[in-house]
Amino acid sequence: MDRRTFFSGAVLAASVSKVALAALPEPVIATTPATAPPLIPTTGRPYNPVVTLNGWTCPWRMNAGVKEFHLVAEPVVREIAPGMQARLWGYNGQSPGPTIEVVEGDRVRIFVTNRLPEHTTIHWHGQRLPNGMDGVGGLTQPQIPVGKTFVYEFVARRPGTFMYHPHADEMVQMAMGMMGFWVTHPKAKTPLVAEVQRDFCFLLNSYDISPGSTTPRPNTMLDQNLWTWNSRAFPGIDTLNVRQGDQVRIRVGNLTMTNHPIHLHGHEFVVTGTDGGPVPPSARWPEVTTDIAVGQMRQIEFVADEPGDWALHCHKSHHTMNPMGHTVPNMIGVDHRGLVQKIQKLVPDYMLMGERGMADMGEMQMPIPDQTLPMMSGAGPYGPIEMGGMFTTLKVRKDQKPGDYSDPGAYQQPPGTRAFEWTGSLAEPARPAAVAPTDAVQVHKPGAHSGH
Ligand SMILES: [Cu+2]
Repeated sequence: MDRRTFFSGAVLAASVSKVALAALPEPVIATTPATAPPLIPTTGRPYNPVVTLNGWTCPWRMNAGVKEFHLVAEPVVREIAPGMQARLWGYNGQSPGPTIEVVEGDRVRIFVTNRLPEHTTIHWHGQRLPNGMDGVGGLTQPQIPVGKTFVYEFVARRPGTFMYHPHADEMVQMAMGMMGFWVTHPKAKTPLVAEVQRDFCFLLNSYDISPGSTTPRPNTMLDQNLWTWNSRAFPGIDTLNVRQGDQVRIRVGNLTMTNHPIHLHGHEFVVTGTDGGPVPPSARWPEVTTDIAVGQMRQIEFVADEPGDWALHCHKSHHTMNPMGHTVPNMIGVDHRGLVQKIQKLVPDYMLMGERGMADMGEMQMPIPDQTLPMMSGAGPYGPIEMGGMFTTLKVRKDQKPGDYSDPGAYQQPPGTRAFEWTGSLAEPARPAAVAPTDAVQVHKPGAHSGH
């Protein structure tokens, strides 16, 4: 976290108390996509705050023992990654909206103002609450009309990892980015909830935004072209920076329309909680990939004891890509020799790609239209990272200071610990002559007789 970001966090915290006597707390707006430092509670019961990846925690005010928040549903502009701004809908200037952090047993009052062009509601996913506070438009309450403010009030009855989102014109409003994280911290020490040094959270979301445009298409069901964490795509997702030996918790919720197997390199973790609450210790098992289904939340924990830069990503390889055409013909293994010169007579800029795979795309940085992202991107100390979408890095460092979330830069690997090129002689395997690979690429035309 640089100083500027830190101070913007401090300003956020201060701007609520200023209007403490108003009937309704002034909404706090944030527009930077940077990860805000943890919001240390200065009122209410103490707790160890979370860090929202490329996001922030909503400041509150205490009013006669009640924790009051003000969410404003409104159109926002969100930078998906440098070079691409999207016109989304969200809360308080951002998509996702700010994280709400409370303590088990807190009475919470949330003012929700609707500045969207259509009605909305908020559903508090996973909470125990009175039926009339559940936020299902038409079923448990009338929708919040445009321009109106509704009040939700309930006690945060159990600790855990939750989220919020509209239950009104859901398909459109979630496809447009309306969602936020909710964390209820335990009120006392409990064996069900470990004390950790780093506690991160983010939501899985996805968008279909045609290259050159800015507004998501809500009618796309599965073929979204932007797979994002907190409405950010690699290389726009911040790294998770921790100190070696830290107990780390990562909380993830899925509001896309498909599952995401989230995979961590270099460490095993255990799933310590779901949106149903903490998992009893006897029911936890080690994993390195946990599948998060649609509408689910997972809370994973591990000791970050291996120094390095460790990939953290969705294991669906199409979800670690930025916009790509799914209808382009497959060129792998197709022999283009002689064809390129002929095509270049007609199309001088024609480039041959894809014949040997697509790794060239990571290096080449072809010109792309404004308002989209390269399919694979990111520069590492050893070359192009060739990723996009749901990908970032867990950075474990011996000298990362407690409470310091700043990016320590690339990991310096100790000499002699990196994969290296073998320069000695190669032992050739004995292969049957009939299946020996040939250098020439064979083109088989449909319907043509191969002749053997
Ligand atoms: Cu995925």
